[in-house]
Amino acid sequence: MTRIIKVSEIARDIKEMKIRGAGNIARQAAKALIITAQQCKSKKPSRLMEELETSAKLLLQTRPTAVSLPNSIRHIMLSAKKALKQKLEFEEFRQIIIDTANDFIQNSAKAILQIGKIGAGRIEDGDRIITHCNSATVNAILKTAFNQDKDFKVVVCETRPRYQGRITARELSQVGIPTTLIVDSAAHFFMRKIDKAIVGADAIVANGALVNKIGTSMLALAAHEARVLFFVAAETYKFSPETMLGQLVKIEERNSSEIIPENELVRMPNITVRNPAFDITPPEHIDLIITEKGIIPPQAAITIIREEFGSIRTDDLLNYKTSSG
Ligand code: RUB
Repeated sequence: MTRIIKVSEIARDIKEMKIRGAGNIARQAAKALIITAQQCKSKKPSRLMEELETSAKLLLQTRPTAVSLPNSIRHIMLSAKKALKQKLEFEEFRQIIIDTANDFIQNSAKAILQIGKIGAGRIEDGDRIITHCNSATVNAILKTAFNQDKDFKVVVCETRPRYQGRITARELSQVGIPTTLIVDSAAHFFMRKIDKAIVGADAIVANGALVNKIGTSMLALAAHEARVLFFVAAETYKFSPETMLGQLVKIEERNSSEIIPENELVRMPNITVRNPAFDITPPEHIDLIITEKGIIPPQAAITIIREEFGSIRTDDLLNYKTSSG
């Protein structure tokens, strides 16, 4: 018998990082809204709408930084709101929600494949590439290039404190890509032997800056100094429409125990531990952003935001945004 998954379990898994990576978080949030629609016991569209609002609120409180999360939820909720106004039969209303969420999930998977193809075109024989954290989008580029018989090597930063770099190193080496794992602080040491840096994105803001795993901005700085090309792989649903309104992307700060065990910390009185999970890389340190719609310079981020999100009303933008739970 298949176990019934609850929305609260998905929300908990996102918070605890069992579900992680900006794209995956967005897809799982869409799945949670499908579950809400499927499990609704009432036969009234207005009741289902209330349940969707409750699920959306819960999901938006899980992690604050990945903008793909509010973008996914808002897309589905606005389609539900529009359908509610049409006074449809319950089943028809429910199906619209399920179809919209499934479309989001499928389009997300297609976008990653497309970025894989476009990005692979930028990888050349002999390239030495460095990456940080674990991005399904970056890995799609690297795996596609490898399947095209391109001969390149990858250096992976381990990505303290959660070591997502180990996941990347494992995934790449499993398919046969020559992979070297290094500590984050060795990135500068290796940079003169690197041709390209490629990282993923939790958010791209209106001025073209990148929000990604802590350490990304230091990597970009080292790449800039060494004149190494710095690429970002980002689906368009990672661009932040809220930043057009002057809103800032909230940087998640996680528990100190990820850095130092509590029993050790108590033996070190008067020490403050800070654990921001993401940082901001300025557009001046980014050469290009690879999206499923093509390659853009960071300065063109605003154009993508206008194209993708320009028709959304301000209160809808502000209504569906992340908050710390
Ligand atoms: C993951 C991270 C990834 C982006 C992009 O952080 O910073 O680089 O989310 O990933 P965390 P993807 O592990 O804290 O979620 O390309 O898979 O969406």
